[in-house]
Amino acid sequence: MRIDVLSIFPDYLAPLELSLPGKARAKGLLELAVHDLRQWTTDKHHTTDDTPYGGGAGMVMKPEPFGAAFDDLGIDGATVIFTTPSGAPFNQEMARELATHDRLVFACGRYEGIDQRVIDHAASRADVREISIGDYVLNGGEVAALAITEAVVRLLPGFMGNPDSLVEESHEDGLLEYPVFTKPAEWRGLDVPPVLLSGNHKAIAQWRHDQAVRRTADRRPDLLHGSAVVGIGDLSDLEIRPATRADAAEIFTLQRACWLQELQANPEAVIPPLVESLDDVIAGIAEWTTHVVRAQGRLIASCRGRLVHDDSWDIGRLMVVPDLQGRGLGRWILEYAESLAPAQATRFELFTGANSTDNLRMYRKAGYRLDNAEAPRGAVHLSKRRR
Ligand code: JD8
Repeated sequence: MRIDVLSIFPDYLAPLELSLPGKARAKGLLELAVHDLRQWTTDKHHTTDDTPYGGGAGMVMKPEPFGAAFDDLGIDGATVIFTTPSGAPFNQEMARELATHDRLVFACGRYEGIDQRVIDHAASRADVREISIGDYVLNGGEVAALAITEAVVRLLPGFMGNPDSLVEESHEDGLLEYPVFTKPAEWRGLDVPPVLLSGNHKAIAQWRHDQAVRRTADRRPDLLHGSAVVGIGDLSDLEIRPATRADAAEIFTLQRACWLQELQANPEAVIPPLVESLDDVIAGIAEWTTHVVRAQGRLIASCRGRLVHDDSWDIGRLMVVPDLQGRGLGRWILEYAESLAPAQATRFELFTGANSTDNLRMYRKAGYRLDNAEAPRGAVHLSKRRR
C-alpha cells in the first residue's frame, strides 16, 4: 500500500515514522510519504488560505495548492481521504475496507476547512472519502489522518506477527475487549479471576465472552444485537416479531419466572405479572404493542409498549429468560421496546421494583431518571425524554 499525506503541518505526521507504519515500511508492506502543502504554493508567502466567500469568521484553504499537489502526486484512480468533522464516522469495518486499497492520499485541512471545489475536483479523478474520527471538533485533519493510517496499516496482510490476535479485538467481533490480567496473581489485595488460572480453556473462553458482552452492554449497547448478546449463531437465528395469541402461554410462564425475582427483591411490592391470569396476558397482547424474541423457537425475551398521555411511550413487561440474564439482553430489549414507539411519543416511561438494583442501574445507564409519577406499591416510576 502507498500512503501520501498532504498537510501544512507535516511534522504533525512525524509519529507515522515511528511504531506501526515504521515497521510496515520495514516489511515492505507500506510506502509512506508526508508532503508540506506549501511546496505547491506560488507566492513568496506560500499562502494556503484566504477569506471565505460569503463572509464569516476564519479562513478557508485555497484550492490551487491542492490541485497542483494532486497533479504531482497523480491521484487518478487512487483513494483520496478528506478528514473532516462532517465526514462519515470512521470504524473498524471502514478500516478493514480501506486496508484493501493500493493507494491512499490524505488531504488534511486546517482553518475553517478546504474549498469545497477541491473535494469535487478530486471526486472527478479519484475515489473520494470524507471521514470523521468522532463527534468532537479538532483544529485540523492531521490527527484523524494519523488515527486512520494506524488503524488501516495494522490490518495489512503480513503486518501483524500473529494475525489471529486481530480476530479477538474490540469492534472486530462487534464486542468490546474483555478485561485482561498478567502476573502477579495478587496485587495490592486484588486477585486475578480464578477462572483465568484454571487452565480450563473452555471456561476461560466462556468467561471472556461473558465479560465482553457485559462490558459492551454497559458501555456500548448500540454495538449489541441479539446474536452477540445471547452468544448464539448470527442475528438471523433470532426471531423478533409482534406477539400473537399463540405466544400467550409462554409469555404467561416467562413473566411468572421473571417477576419471582422481583418479588424476592421487593417482598412488599404489588406485582401484577405474578397474579395475572392467562386471559389477562391474552388481553394484554391485544391492548399493548407486544413483541417476542425467540432463539431457535425458544421464547427468550419479550416487551410491550403503549401510548399514554398522547405523547408518552409506556414500556412494560421487559422480560429475559433467567438463564440468559446478565448478558446485556435486557438493555438490548429495552432499546428495542423504545424503537417500537410511534412518532408522536416524545418521552419514555416505565416502572420497576424500588429495590431492583440491577434494573435501576440499567435504566439509569439508559438515561431514565426517577420521577414522582404514580407507581404500584413497592415500585418506582422512571422516565426520559426521547432523543
Ligand atoms: C479537518 C479544519 C477545524 C473544523 C472549524 C475548528 C476529523 N473528528 C474530527 N473533528 N474535527 C475534525 C477536523 C477539523 C478540521 C479539519 C478535520 C480541518 N478543521 C475546523 C470545523 C469548525 N474548525 C475531525 N476528521
